[in-house]
Amino acid sequence: MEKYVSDLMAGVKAKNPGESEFHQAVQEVAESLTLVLDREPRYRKAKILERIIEPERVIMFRAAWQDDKGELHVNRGFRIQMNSAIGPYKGGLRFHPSVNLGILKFLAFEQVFKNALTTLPMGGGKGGSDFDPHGRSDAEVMRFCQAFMCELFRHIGPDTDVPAGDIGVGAREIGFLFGMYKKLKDEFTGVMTGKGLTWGGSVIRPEATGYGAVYFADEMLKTRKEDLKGKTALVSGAGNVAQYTVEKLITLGAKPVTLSDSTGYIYDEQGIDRDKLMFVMDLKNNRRGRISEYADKFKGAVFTKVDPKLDYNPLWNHKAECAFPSATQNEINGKDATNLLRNGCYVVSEGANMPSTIDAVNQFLDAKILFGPGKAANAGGVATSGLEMAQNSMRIRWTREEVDARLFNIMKNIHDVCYRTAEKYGTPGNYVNGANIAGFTKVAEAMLDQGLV
Ligand code: NDP
Ligand code: 2IT
Repeated sequence: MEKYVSDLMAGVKAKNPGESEFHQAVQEVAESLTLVLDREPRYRKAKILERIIEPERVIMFRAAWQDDKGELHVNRGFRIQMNSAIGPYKGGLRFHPSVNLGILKFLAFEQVFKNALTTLPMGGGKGGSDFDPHGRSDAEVMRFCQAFMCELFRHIGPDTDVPAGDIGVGAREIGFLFGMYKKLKDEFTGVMTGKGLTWGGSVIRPEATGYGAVYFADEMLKTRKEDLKGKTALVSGAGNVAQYTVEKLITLGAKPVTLSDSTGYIYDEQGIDRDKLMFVMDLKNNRRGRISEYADKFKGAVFTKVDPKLDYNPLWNHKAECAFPSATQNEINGKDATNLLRNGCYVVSEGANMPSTIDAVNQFLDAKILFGPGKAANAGGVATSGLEMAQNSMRIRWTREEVDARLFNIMKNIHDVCYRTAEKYGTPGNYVNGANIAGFTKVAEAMLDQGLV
């Protein structure tokens, strides 16, 4: 590791102890950026990266609520306002028991570069809570969302900070959060994205992250004069991103064969078709059931329980040309990467944020496969959030065709800029360097223009 990176990382670790995911995200970016910092000493002199690493503001608060039995619960709420150089803070909210400061800081840090790549005027932020929505009634989820917003509303606004969904935060939660914000502020504004279609939401926003990750994979394949038709794909997760990844894969003639949740995964050799996907959507979005039910329902599909003590995930050990990790961070480790490569995988498009460990990423880069890092490949979600903000500001609604065309163009543009940037810095085909450098440069120029603030 270059001395600049090792010194920087020593400082980051000392100042942010125990935040391993944040350290990991910073290290990956810093390693790419040595290429640009060597060519552009003014960035190093102005300590741009050192400033980006320090959140502009971190808000931590109590969210106390009562369950249906009358029992009281105390959760912790967060909003990380990471960087506002190119626009209001923008990024999702995650509700999951694993949520802590380090995880949200890694997500907010990644979001800064991702949002810059979309070409839309959005800064980076992320928030959430260690609240676990699993097994909670709609009324309990509503009470929690209201408690959470009773503090968060002070810190957000359509020109300040615009939250959206992430793990555990979908249409239902966005509705409850928006309702409380509107009541407290007595204002109907575009303060959240992912809103319902009858109250300011944009068509295609629910689909956008999954569609975008597939468009990105297809663009990477085009550089080798190939496409997704007839290719087998492993998909993890069974939530928002996974569902619409599967849908777009089917549309483009690929064969998705897996889905997962925190209990295990299903493998369907015949392929997940539209009818089976409808079943999954009802199972996960309405009944909030377990993915194992898929194997009870469809002949030939196999459910495998995943033992968290195993040092690899058998989902990534099937024969397939493509992988779309769409569940959570670090779900592909070094062993999984070795298994994927051995089984002939040569396209990885990250729907999730940082789903591959540093070891896994290095194996993909060394093998020179088509590897689309999350901050590029999953940017379609936040890009379409940006389109929702634009429609809200203009008080108009675009059609499905219009939004989908814009999403497609944004993904193609992100692909091309990452590809060209990687080439320009002497690492052709390395989309990690391309994404990190292109995202950083845009934010860095804005920070230089705006002085030391
Ligand atoms: P959802 O809550 O809709 O779905 C998450 C899925 O991943 C569920 O199947 C869940 O299983 C599984 N999962 C979550 N955490 C874990 C875990 N620790 N171990 C095993 N499985 C887990 O979330 P999304 O689909 O919205 O998000 C998925 C990923 O995509 C995240 O990394 C998110 O940051 C990223 N992303 C999301 C965007 C969006 O627009 N929604 C945009 C860009 C990135 P279970 O239900 O059993 O917990
Ligand atoms: O990680 C992400 O980009 C998201 N969860 C979406 C953020 C957004 O503001 O739409």
